[in-house]
Amino acid sequence: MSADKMISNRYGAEEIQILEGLEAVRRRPSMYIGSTCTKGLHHLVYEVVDNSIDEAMAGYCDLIQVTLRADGAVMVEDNGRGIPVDIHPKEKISAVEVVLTKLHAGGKFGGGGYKVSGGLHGVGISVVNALSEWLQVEVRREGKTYLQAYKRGVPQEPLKVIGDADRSGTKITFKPDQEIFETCEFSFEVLLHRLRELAFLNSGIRIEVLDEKTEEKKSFHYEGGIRSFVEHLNKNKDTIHKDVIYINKEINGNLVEVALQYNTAYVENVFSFANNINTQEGGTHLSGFRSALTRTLNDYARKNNLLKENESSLTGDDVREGLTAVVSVKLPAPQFEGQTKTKLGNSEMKGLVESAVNEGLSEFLEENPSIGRKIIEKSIMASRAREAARKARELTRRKSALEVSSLPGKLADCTFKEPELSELFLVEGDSAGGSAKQGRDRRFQAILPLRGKILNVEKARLDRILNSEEIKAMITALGTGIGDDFNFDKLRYYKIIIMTDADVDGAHIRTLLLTFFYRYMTPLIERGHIYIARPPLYLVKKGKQERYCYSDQELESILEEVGKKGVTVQRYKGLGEMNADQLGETTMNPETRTVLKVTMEDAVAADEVFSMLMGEKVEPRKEFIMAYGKDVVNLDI
Ligand code: 0RA
Repeated sequence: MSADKMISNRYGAEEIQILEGLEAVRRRPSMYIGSTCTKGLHHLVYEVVDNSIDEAMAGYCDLIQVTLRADGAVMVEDNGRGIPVDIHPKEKISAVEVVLTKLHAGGKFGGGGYKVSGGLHGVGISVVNALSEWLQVEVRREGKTYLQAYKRGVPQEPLKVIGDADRSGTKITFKPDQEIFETCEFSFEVLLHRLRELAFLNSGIRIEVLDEKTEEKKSFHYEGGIRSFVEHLNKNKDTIHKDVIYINKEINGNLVEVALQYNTAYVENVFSFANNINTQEGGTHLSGFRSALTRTLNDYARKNNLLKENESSLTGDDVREGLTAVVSVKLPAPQFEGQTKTKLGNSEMKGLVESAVNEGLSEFLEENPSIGRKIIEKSIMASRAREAARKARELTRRKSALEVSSLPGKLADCTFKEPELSELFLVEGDSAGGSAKQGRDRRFQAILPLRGKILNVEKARLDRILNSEEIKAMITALGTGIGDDFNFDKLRYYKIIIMTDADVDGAHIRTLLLTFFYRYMTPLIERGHIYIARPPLYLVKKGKQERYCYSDQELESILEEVGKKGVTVQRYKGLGEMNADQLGETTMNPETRTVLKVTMEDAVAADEVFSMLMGEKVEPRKEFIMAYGKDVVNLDI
């Protein structure tokens, strides 16, 4: 039956409105799910799972099963109360149908609790329904099993009873619409990551995931909750105390949970969540945590004479060096603000987290003085290193003010001064740097050759990093400063393009550079200014014809196209094997090149990859490199 026919037969004004609502979702899907690329596609699954998580947070559900089916559909089943089935008095259709067809309907029933739906994802399952070629909902409730099917959001018939039920729950199966999504291929890895995170954030629930195509299966269940999350984040690091410090308080219906553990590295890894949403832009809960940590550790250090009267207090940066922490709050009416709506705005949350952490942490330190001493000693070391780095920086600043030009000598700058028009190529090695200088368009392309290995910032403290000539040259060329002093407005090039050889060393240098940007110039990655050049891997020649290939697949298909007779294939191992014109044409000229933009989809995942690739422990790195071979650098870091 067509949608039009259904309207005239069965539907009144209210239902026409519903269909118009879903039509709006289909017309502008990105408004509701952010995008129609793979990110938006995965969003559909999270949206459905979030509803089951809400049911779990309300205390009625402890099992969620997610199945990627071989036919491309996804099934999400939970053992909650089941979506209500009674006929809605005003709408004259079942509550199930209201939830699945009305925008933002979910919250209208039930009420109370800490809902994810209504937060960031919170567009409601109706959006998933509208963007699915078909969707089927099965509800078990009060001894009966109910079923309803939809096509592109349009119900095919009213909800009907199909049998009895000896348990309760909801099962939603849907097939994303190929008319809407650029790709309908789910990534098991990506789903696993978020589903594991949800299992950490909601201790006690079990989330089972199955990929029917590969028969891969995972089950996530953490009685330890965010304590296990912190252990997981620290698993490739050497910790300075064995047990994770854990604080858990409920205040007027707000839940505050904090888990933390220090490691021997120098970076800070603090992740914050509000109602299970990763608040990448932070917010009140994170500020509350930070100020409590600084205050409590300073008080403790003074009281126990670990910090003498004449010594200055520890700063926030000092006490967060080597800290891994998860701050998770759950509140009835979360307010999300900021550019990406991932900043918690509820002002009361700052004080709540602050007092919970002040109290919980000082209690812990009193009871565990040896751990307390270790943490303070580490913070004091951090403070001294920071002071040394500050002095070193001041020296370089004063020196550069005296010089005629403060830009590094190795930089071949471009003529244009407008950052929006300018590009900086970071090139591996002096010889490739030379070719790049000749092959560029000097009006808008600047070249900075980097010699040898870049310092591994994951293993070195700021003062050593600032002593590295390569890093210093790069910081000066970019103009922004680093860390807390980073100033985006001073950025001299809007495109920073990493150009390395297509071999293991090149991949290593690229990872080192990305790690540096991720740790010290995060906004450059967040705002999409870092790119990776794609030099060709092969040159295929046949007679006078020449074709460049940028991947093994491309080589294969080109060889098929031209036939193998009389063909020579040249493999480029390094940038140096191309002359300046070739390099310019294939890799630098915006008209003919391809560059890959580095994005930060998920900071938690990025941290995991970087600390594994670059951190202290060697074993996991070996495993990873063996498992992934030359694809070590995932561009969606
Ligand atoms: C509205 C009200 C109630 C539960 C739900 C919706 C619900 C929705 C979904 C979606 C997936 N799984 C779900 N489980 C429950 C409360 C029902 C009651 O009061 O019994």
